[in-house]
Amino acid sequence: MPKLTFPKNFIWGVAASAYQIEGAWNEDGKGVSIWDTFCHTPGKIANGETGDVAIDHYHRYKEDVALMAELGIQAYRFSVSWSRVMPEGAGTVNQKGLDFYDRLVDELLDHKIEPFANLYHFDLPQALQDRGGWPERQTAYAFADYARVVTERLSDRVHTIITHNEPWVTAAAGYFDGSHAPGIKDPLATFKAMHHLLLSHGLAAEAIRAAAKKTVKVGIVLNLNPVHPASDSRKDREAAYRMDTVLNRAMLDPLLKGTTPMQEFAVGKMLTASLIKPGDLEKIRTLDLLGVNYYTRTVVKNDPKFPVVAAVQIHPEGNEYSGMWEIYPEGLYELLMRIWKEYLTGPNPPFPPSLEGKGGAGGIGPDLMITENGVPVPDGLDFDGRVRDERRIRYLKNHIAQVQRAISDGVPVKGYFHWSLMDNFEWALGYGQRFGLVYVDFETQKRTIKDSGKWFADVIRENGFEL
Ligand code: IFM
Repeated sequence: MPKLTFPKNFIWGVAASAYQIEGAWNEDGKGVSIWDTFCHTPGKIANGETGDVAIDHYHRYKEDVALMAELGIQAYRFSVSWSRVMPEGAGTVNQKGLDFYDRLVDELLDHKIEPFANLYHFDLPQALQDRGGWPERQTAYAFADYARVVTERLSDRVHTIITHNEPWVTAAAGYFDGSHAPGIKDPLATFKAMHHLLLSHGLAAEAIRAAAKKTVKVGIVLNLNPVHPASDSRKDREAAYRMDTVLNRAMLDPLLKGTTPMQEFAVGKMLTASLIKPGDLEKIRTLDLLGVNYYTRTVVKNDPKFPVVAAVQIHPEGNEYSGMWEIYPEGLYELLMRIWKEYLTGPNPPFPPSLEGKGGAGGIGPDLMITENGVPVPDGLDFDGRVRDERRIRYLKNHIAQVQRAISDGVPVKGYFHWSLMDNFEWALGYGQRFGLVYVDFETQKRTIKDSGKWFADVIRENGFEL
């Protein structure tokens, strides 16, 4: 059997986010976030579930770090809850909230696990939403101040700070289709939120670099999907172009090219003049690490009745699906090749060096990593207490093989983070979708390493696997 191996310093990690695992929603001075409010609103979440307790990571973080160590995990991307650190989003700092992340970082380092701190993963302090949330420019400045506070406390030990996880989802699910907190459905607000999220990345990057005690890499994590037309017709190909512009280029172009494709849409054109202030795009284009979250591709056909993109997603028959998406491993290779060729090399203006004159990948641009990849599987404990999640193992083999293929073809991917370490709260879907390498009994909070966890541990030990 062919063995796939990875470069010597390749990083194998896992990822998680505050609201999905921590619980302790109102402990030790934490303020209310938009997800607390959303989950406490009847009808928003499957089965009325909430992250109030989640998987109680706030109290069990030592056990969870020990599990990571048992698997040989080398890096952990966690998110900081803004409302735990600044209960009102601005102004007063809650030292007890910061103390939690302090303890977590120390515990990780004691187990030789590199902490990657992510500042924002969907959970805006409610007080800031009450003042308009991400559609308001002021929220970007509040975020930069929060970034400063966290950096001052953690940057003596944390060397990578990620500003946002999936800002596209924050804007689209939060303000366009309303499936995420704060549950707003307003295309204008969505465009505004997208720009202010990106601006907040640039402002926070400045604040982080100014406050950092040691050199810190500043990153952002994007959800990206290759977009394919449902047919070869010109209309479907144009629909795919529009969808790709909204899904992928809306984030990639400003961050990596310093341009915006927003004018290609009537609503974006209308807004751009007042929304994007002189200097904004220059501020946004600053990055030491680009994280790619990959789960699926998007197949679309032309359909004028859909707002903004005039395209609708279809689910091709005969392909493999999980409980949430089509399973399409080749899309990961396609995406990595595209990012490398179209954004990180080629005719773009040189990336502004930010790490004391050194860019990331080969001095060309930011480091590139897979910061999330995984699959929901309806796992359960077998009679002998084992979780035989063969499907996840197959999914991981097929996807990690595509990362290796991209590396072999010259894309310097520096790491792979599995989503997620443990089963957890899957937003509007509640606890119904299990993504973990570790099974969690949500009643007793008992953790059990799944077969996929053992398989992943072998991959890390061998720095590769047999296909
Ligand atoms: O659970 C989410 C995570 O919060 C962001 N990326 C996708 C995951 C699976 O849906």
